This record gives sequence, C-alpha cells and structure tokens, in this order.
Amino acid sequence: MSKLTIEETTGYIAQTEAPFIKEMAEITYHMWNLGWDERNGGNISYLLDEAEVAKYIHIGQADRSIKLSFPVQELAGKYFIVTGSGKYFRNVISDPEANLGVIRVSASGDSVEVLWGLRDGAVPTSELASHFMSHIERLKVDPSHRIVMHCHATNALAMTFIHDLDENKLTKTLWEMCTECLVVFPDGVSVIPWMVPGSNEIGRATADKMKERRVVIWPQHGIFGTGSTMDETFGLIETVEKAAQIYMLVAHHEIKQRITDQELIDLAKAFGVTPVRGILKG
Ligand code: 2HA
Ligand code: ZN
Repeated sequence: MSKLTIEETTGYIAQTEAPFIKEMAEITYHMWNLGWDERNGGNISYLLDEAEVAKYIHIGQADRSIKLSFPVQELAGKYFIVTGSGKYFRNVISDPEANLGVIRVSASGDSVEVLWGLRDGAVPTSELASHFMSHIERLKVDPSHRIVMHCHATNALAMTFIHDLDENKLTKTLWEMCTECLVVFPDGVSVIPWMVPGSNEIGRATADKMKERRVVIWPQHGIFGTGSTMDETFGLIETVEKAAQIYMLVAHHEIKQRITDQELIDLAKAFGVTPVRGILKG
C-alpha cells in the first residue's frame, strides 16, 4: 500500500510548505548573509490571513498563551508569524519551528496564543511592542500593510554616528546618494532618539513615527521598515542601506558633483511620486 501524504492523513498540508513560513525562512537567511543580523539581531512580524493560516495550521486550539505588557485591542484576533526572541536569523532556514512562531492576538488584546512553532517554550521577538504598535499605525494609513522588519543594517547604523539626526536632513542626504531613492521612499525616513531596545517606550516612539513614514531609524542600533509584501519591505530597507553605504564611501571625500534639488523634483515628476514636503527647494 502506498504511504498517505500528510495532507491525506490529517487534512493539512505540511506546515513547512506554508508560503509564509518559507518566505520568513528565506528572507532571514538573506538578511543574515548581508551581515545585517548578527547573532540574535533583528526581528520580523508578518500579518497573515486567517484562511491562509488555516490551510496549514490547526487554529482551533492554542498550545499556550503569553501575556503582553502592552494591550493591543486593535489587533484582537489577528494572526502573525514572528521571529522568536533570542533566536538567530542564520538558523531559521534549518529549523523554522524552533525559531519562528505563528501567533494569534487574543480577543481581549492582552495576550497572544501560540499556534505553531516557538518550540521548547520560546517566546516572540523582544521587540514585539514596536512591531505590534507599528502594525496598528501602518494599518490605519495603509490597509494593505502586512510586514514590520527590523535589522542592524551596517551602513544605516554607521551613518547615525556621523550624520545629523534631523530626519529631513537625513532623508535629503539619502535621496541624494542614489537616483532611485526618492522613487522608493518619497515619504522619507524617520529617526527617534537613542532609547533602550525592547521597551514599550521605544515601541510607542517608533509607532508614532510610522504614522507618516515607513522607515524609522534607531540611532546606533538599526532600522525598522514596513510594507505590504516581503519584497517591498526588504527592498525598502535594502535601498536605504545602499544609499547609506554610498554615503559612508563618499563622506570623507571631496564631492565634485551631486544630484540637484531641481533634478530630484524632475525625477519625482517623471515617476509620479510626491516627495515629503519641506525637504526639496524649488
Ligand atoms: O535582539 O535586534 O533590537 C534582537 C534585536 C533587538
Ligand atoms: Zn535590534
């Protein structure tokens, strides 16, 4: 007799076949490979559709529940796949179940239920406050929003030592570094002051900035990016990081020519984007 597939036996497709688990495993590996997520650095959360989750995971009974120190009623009943606290991005691809978790926010919004993964008592990312609070704000301005991604992108982090942290000045410099930047993030980047990571306070400060911009830089720490898809969110961080890399390469050199404000205005017109106000003169 031929062996039954998991799907035939249980009615569920193998969990590791779930596209959202594959996407998380692949992107974390790329991010580690780029040097943006040393050791347990970085975290991702990805808002999922209930029907999509239910294709792969039993959603009826939760294994366990974890109390939140910050209630999130706005997210009640919503499903996320998240990276685990203390987990290494490098290891996700070889053992997704230990390093990732599928969670559902409880009906009261003051805890999360673990539906899959986070094996051996692991818990969601230490930056869950920043993630959840940012999801709430981004969903208000963009119903297609799905992903919050944090990493220690090397040049973006380095730049915070030597560049003015005024967010409009920082945005302008990044736009000037590569022609495509203005097209990719016409809304610019935000910056918060240095704060203790993992706290509800840094979560609130980050989410507050997310009301207007999709990128928030944490000085001497890293970057938060948000978006509707993994490609878009990763591409956003990748583009900021590329611009920061160019800045770090040219900062100590004599600049002989640069993209002018008028050229940036022409670029925005050609690509149909609206640069955030108050940055370009013209
Ligand atoms: O350890 O990146 O900000 C994960 C982090 C904390
Ligand atoms: Zn970090």
